[in-house]
Amino acid sequence: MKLTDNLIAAANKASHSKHKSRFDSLAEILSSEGKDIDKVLEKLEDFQVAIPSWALGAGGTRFGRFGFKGEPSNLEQKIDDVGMLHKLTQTAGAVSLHIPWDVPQDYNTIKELAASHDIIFDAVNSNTFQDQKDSRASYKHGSLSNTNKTSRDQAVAHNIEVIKIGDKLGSKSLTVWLADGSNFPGQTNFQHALQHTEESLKTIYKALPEDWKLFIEYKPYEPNFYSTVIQDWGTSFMLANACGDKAYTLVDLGHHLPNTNIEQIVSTLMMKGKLGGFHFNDSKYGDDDLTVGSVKPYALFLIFNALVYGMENNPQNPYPAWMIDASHNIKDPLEDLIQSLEAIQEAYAKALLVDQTQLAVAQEAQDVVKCQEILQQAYRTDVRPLLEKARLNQGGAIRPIEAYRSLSIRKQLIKERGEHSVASGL
Ligand code: AOS
Ligand code: ZN
Ligand code: ZN
Repeated sequence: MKLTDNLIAAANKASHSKHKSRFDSLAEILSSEGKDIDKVLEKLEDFQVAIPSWALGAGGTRFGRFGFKGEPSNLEQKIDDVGMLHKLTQTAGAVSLHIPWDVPQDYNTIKELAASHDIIFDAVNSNTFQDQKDSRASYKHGSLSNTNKTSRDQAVAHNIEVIKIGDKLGSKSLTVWLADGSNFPGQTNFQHALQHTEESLKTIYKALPEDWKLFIEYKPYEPNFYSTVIQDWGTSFMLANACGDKAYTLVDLGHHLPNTNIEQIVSTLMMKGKLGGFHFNDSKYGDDDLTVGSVKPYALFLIFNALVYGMENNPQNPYPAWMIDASHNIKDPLEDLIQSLEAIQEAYAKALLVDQTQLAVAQEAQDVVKCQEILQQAYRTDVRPLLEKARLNQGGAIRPIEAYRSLSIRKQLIKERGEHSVASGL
């Protein structure tokens, strides 16, 4: 199923006049406050988030997985789904492939398909957290950090292979997330594990094409519950520095212990020019992979405030690669992704409305109350009409969830793919 402009226009009909009056009144208020609405709209339109190829089917936990009818069962169908999301939201202009779950069979066909949906290939993701059927060595006791050289070499070779696959598609970055760690005290020598990891990463780094970046993800626990080799941003930052200029830290919102000040981590990394990638999700307890903004929307806004500040004031930091990293156990994955995209844009729009000049004055004057008022003034603004306008300007749906439902997209997908199709992934 491919969404046409006519279908989108039909879906927009019902909400058009409501949108117009809501947008006009917000525009009047924001203009009277001296806000440049066109600039905000332009930034929202430019903001594109990659959809990971593993997020389009139902996710699961180790206790079970409840499949979702009409799931994409091959890479072509996954790209079609991202195309659908992009058409509706105009925010999902990239896909992030997972290797080996989504190795293209025919590169030209896949590239043409993605281009037909206006989608580019963002970071490619390696997988050294599972043993593959034909693998010589096991990752049971780690990959890049393993005490066994054969396992380390295999993991390094896999990452280099992933770079080659990504290169054929036009990707420009590799994301490495390591599950390596230990479950019991005394199980590993921390120093050896870190040394091995650093050496392995340096070897992978050497294989990067000139215009590529390496993103190093960190995570405090899971799947290991006593220690993780790259447990925090400091370790990732240290490894990125050891590799070189093309290596960066990747922040995943779910990879922090409760109450960690993520906005401060973002600020520090951007000041040092080392925030390369960003994974969006939300959580209550740990790496829950919940819909973005569903639990802690104010925290997300504060993080975006730090990101906006960094994007405006830190030319030493490259433009980060954005990706949603969530899995969906009970919702329709496409509806869940639409909700995440909306929450991301909402937090971004609010952060763009923060009066940075006034905030700097209030901070200098040590006026704590004023500082909070400035942030909350932006946060309390209902920016949804701006999001609607940004989508409409680019041919998207005013209200993507409503359009998705009124166009009976899931019903169509079930008709095309059947009730029992299964997507590879988490
Ligand atoms: C795992 O917890 C990480 O968030 C990864 O970024 C990702 O989910 C994994 O690499 C999927 O392949
Ligand atoms: Zn992640
Ligand atoms: Zn994660």
